[in-house]
Amino acid sequence: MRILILGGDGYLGWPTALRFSAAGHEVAVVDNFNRRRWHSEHGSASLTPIRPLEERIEVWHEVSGERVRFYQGGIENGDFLEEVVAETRPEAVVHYGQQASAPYSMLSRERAAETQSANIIGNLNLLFALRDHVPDAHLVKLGTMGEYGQPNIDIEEGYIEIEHKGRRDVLPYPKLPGSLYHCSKVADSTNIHFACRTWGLRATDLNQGVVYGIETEETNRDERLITRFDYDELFGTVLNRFCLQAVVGHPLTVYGAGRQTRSFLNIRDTLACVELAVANPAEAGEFRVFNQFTEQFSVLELAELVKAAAAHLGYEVTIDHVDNPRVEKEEHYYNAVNTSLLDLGLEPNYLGEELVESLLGIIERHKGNAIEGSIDPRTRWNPARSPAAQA
Ligand code: USQ
Repeated sequence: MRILILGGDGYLGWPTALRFSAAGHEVAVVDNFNRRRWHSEHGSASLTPIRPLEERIEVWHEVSGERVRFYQGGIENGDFLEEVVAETRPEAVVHYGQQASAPYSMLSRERAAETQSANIIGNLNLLFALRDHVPDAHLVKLGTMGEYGQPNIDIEEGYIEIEHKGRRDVLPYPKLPGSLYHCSKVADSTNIHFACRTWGLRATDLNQGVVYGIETEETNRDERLITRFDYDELFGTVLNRFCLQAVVGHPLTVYGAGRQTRSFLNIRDTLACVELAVANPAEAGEFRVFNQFTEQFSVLELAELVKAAAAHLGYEVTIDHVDNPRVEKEEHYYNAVNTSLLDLGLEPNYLGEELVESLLGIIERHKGNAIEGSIDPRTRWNPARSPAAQA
């Protein structure tokens, strides 16, 4: 298939490109290197020494004999994206090309506006490019479990049957996004759903949980193919952060009581899920939603798991309950459905001490690159509220 990957220089976009290329698909990637730029603006960087994209593409060619095409540009530029889509005529588009950090979106008015315009306008440009050039292409959009928030009822996959005053309907599941980044994803879902109903596009929204891990089958083929690994307060996700903290001797930064529960998955399972979605496209006019995660954990459970795994490797780890910089529920019901991808054949890589130990081992090799000053949380969801009042 001809597959276009937006955000092909990213943590997930790069390994995804290699996975499809290794499977013999014709892969093109788009990126504007914003993630690299945001890091240099904030004095942080990937722990793993990622090579420039052009170099990684050359290495991949050396290793596999396959060619990945690269288009440099931002998808907020509708003319640029339209040209890329018209030229590549993708049968599937995997869309990771967004500002994906919740804390970054809460830094300031400017960063919130940047997040929402990059994400919402970029996605809108994509919908028009698909409508006008490849209306039969399958859009696989990386959404987020964070669109749903933490409601006091079970979370369904995208839709819920509601009975109201004696009438019934199946409607989009209610949304309670937890940051202005998550709000942008809700807007994207609404726009994609509209485009499917109105223009007959076909789309799958992969509402993904929090991803952890570094290695994938393809990036392991040469050390120069390694993907980025973020651990800083803005771009690092919680389990990756805890693992890095354990290795560099920083207390694990559990926000608040740590009983907030989220859904999680291994980076290898992200690739498997995207592959499954591409191989089993949505129908024309269908806006399909899959919840993409394999397990649920509270933040404190993760900290305890990392502490135990690290102890086997000789690290002494302490767990800190820092004032929660976010406005979020720390005690709540959480039960989300995730059967669609399992039904399509997903075989999860479950989290356990062994897996954490192997992650700690990879981090150990690169720990000399860690920038300790970028670890502690500084971005508050509501600067006007004192930490005590927030709790
Ligand atoms: N947390 C800590 N300590 C830390 C970092 C985070 O306790 O040092 C807590 C947070 O308060 C939160 C939870 O861990 O309750 C998850 O935080 P996170 O930073 O790992 O993940 P989040 O901000 O939710 O965003 C990440 C990705 C985003 C994706 C989302 C999936 O950055 O792109 O959409 O995970 S989900 O969480 O399901 O919305």
